[in-house]
Amino acid sequence: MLKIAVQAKGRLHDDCVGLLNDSGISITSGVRMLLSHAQGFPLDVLYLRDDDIPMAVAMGAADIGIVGLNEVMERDANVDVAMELGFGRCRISLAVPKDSDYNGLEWFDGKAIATSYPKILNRFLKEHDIDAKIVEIAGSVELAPAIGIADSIFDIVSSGSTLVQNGLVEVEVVLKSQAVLVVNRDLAPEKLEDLEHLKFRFESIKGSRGMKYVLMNLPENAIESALGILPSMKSPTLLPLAEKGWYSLHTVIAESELWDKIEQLKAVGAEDILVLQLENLIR
Ligand code: PRT
Ligand code: ZN
Repeated sequence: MLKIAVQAKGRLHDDCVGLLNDSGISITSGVRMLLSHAQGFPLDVLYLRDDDIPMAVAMGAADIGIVGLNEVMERDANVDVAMELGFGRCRISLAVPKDSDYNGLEWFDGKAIATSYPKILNRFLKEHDIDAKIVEIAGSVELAPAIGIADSIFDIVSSGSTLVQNGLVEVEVVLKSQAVLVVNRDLAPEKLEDLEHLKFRFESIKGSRGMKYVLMNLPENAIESALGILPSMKSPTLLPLAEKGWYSLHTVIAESELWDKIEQLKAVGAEDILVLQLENLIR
């Protein structure tokens, strides 16, 4: 049976459990639990610290895992990244005190950079021929310049508010990260087959995230303009209504452009617009 490692607690935990649940797989998630058996798919779930997931998968303690790409890159683990999962998005960036005379990457020459990601940073500095000192610290990296243990930092940034609060500015994005599905490189054939089924479920959930199912009534003379407004996920469905000259139009619209499209559709004559949650998009 396939064994998946997920973060026991922390930022990725809820989204991992949510992705599994939405894929029809229910798991008992307990903070103190190490291993549980899932319902709805032949799957065991191993709860670990995110730092340990790449290695656990590389060594076969778990067959697959969900972890931030930043951890995979830092651990240099011998695993395949099978799929991006679309949550846990962040970037790892270089940041400097906001009043510094930053003028480009050469600024870091001879400077000390605090980080919890020394390997990724070291690779980046080598690539760019920058000779800086890496100060490895485990947490609260953003405090390092203020307390005088480094000139700058290399850390995870999401909204950017931690940097602002600490008087720092982001000057270089080194890695864009998100949660990824990692896979052991020597999976047995029957496990590979289960993995394909699991990936298929994950893909369909990913495809439906941020999408809405939209239905509306349209007079016949508005059909052409409405079709011009809608995104082209093949053709929208058009069904005649009982009332002559009217149609029901069904389509899928990305949440980001929903209100813009709806206003345009109303302007060309759409009425009774229904917006529904899209659960799965199986292509
Ligand atoms: O206990 P365990 O070791 O499992 O967890 P952890 O404490 O090491 O990691 P956790 O749960 O904090 O993060 C897990 C993963 O979430 C990370 O490896 C990233 O892939 C991803 N992620 C996404 C983030 C963030 N966003 C994030 N904002 N990880 C950390 N942060 C921190 C960052 O370190 C900084 O202190 O949030 C702060 C910056 O956030 P903003 O929004 O102020 O910019
Ligand atoms: Zn961790």
